[in-house]
Amino acid sequence: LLDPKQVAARKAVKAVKDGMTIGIGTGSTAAFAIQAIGERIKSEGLHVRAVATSSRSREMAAEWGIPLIDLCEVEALDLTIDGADQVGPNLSLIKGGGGALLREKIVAQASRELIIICDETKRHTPFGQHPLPVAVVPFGHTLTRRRLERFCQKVLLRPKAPDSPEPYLTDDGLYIYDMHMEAIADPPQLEQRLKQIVGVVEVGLFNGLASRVLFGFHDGHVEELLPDHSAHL
Ligand code: A5P
Repeated sequence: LLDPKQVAARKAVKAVKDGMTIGIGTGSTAAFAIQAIGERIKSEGLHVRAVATSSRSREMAAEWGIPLIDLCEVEALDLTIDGADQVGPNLSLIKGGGGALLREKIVAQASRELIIICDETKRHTPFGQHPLPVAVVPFGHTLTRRRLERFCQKVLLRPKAPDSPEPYLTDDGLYIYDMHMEAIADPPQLEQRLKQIVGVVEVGLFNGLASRVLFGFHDGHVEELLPDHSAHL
């Protein structure tokens, strides 16, 4: 039996072409993509330059011999491969379970193509069942939290570790509030409304950014979803 995350990652990495500048995501599925890119560099002499979406992914990419650049060195990226926490209607995504949503969104927006890789568990309904991560400036964050609570009652400051009294800090020194929405009816509208709150830096809702989503399966097959809902096997 194959790992569905690895199946999706290997399929996505086939889209990486010689000479490309790529973005690499964060999380356990993106880690399989980093490995597969590293293997292609070794076996085929593939030339790529990569921007990482987190310090964790940057370290891992360096270990796999992937040449890294700063995003400021380029105008755009050819392709980004990243995971997601939940996939919804018209390829709206919830991201940030790994805390990297801000850099992931900057990299996604800079990319001509964004391939999302995951297993089937990311497809469950209703959309919004996975807590929605929101990156918040530490200054006055409890007041920002109260504004987030106008959208849902359960808004939890993410701790550094499960029982730690210390808050989790992102690579950019931000806190993360996880919003337990249960369901999100209109993802673009919610993203827009949350971003109007001054202390909110970024929202883990990715609307209109994914070019396609690849779901891997244990038997090795991959199902592809495109933004217009048309699924083909
Ligand atoms: C990281 O901040 C997230 O957006 C990840 O893409 C997400 O958490 C997926 O992680 P897994 O691949 O480990 O499920």
